[in-house]
Amino acid sequence: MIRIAIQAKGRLNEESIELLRESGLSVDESKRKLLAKCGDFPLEVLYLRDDDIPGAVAMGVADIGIVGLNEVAEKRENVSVVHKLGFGKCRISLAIPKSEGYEGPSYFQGKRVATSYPALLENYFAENGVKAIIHKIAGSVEVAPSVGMADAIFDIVSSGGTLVVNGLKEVERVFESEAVLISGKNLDNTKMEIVSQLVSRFEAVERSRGMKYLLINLPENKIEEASRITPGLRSPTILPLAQQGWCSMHVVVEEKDLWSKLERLKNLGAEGILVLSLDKIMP
Ligand code: PRT
Ligand code: ZN
Repeated sequence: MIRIAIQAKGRLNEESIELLRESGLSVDESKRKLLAKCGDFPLEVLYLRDDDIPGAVAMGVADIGIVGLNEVAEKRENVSVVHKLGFGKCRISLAIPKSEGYEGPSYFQGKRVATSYPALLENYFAENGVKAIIHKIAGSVEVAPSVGMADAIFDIVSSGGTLVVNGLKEVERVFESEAVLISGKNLDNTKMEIVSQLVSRFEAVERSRGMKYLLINLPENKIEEASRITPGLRSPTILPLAQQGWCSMHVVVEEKDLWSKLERLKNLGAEGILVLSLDKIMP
């Protein structure tokens, strides 16, 4: 049995649960319970605040955890990043009032900067030879300049909308983050084996994201040309149709190319096109 810590509520909670669910690990208890068991897979889920996840994993209260890379980097706990999960993407940036001119990091010399990520910021200023005053605040960092608490902020940005609303502009992107799977450094072999099974399941889900399963009816003499348009994972599956001279081609395609490929296949004479969703792709 291993224990995974995930965020109890907040931006990473839903996608963490969704990833577990798509990996066949439906959490069978209500979110409000601190600990929940996962179907027939030997996994227990512990719900925590994101700030506490790196520490809980380092201490062995949980064996693994899903948390933002920003929290892992800020907390500097003794944990390993096992796998990047591709959701919760954001960056941690320096932002200043939009009316200010900006020519580089020396702008921050002697300035007061509000943040919830003092360790990351200290590191950045040290690397850039800047001596600034770092104000650690827990929340609503973006309002600090307008109420006179700080000259600038160092905070999470995703769309940038919050900065605009608060009359700020992003001047340095310091740290890129996304949700990651972390693990403690001293897991025994049995637990390591469970973690690697879990990562394989996550990878199968990730591979299927953005992919579609295509079924088309195609004149047999067009198979070669159609295979060049949609080569699939190894090659398309071709099945005969009852009608002579026709076949059914099955193939996996990336969703971003779907429409252009459909047009080209139709021009070749393809018809009866079905586009289906995919759940998992195992290598
Ligand atoms: O209660 P708990 O302590 O667990 O949660 P929390 O309030 O500390 O964190 P939460 O739920 O806000 O965020 C959890 C994690 O989600 C962060 O540590 C990041 O790794 C990730 N993440 C991804 C984000 C964002 N995107 C994001 N946009 N976290 C916060 N934001 C904030 C940002 O600070 C800004 O104020 O959302 C606001 C909107 O951003 P814009 O740029 O889209 O306007
Ligand atoms: Zn938090």
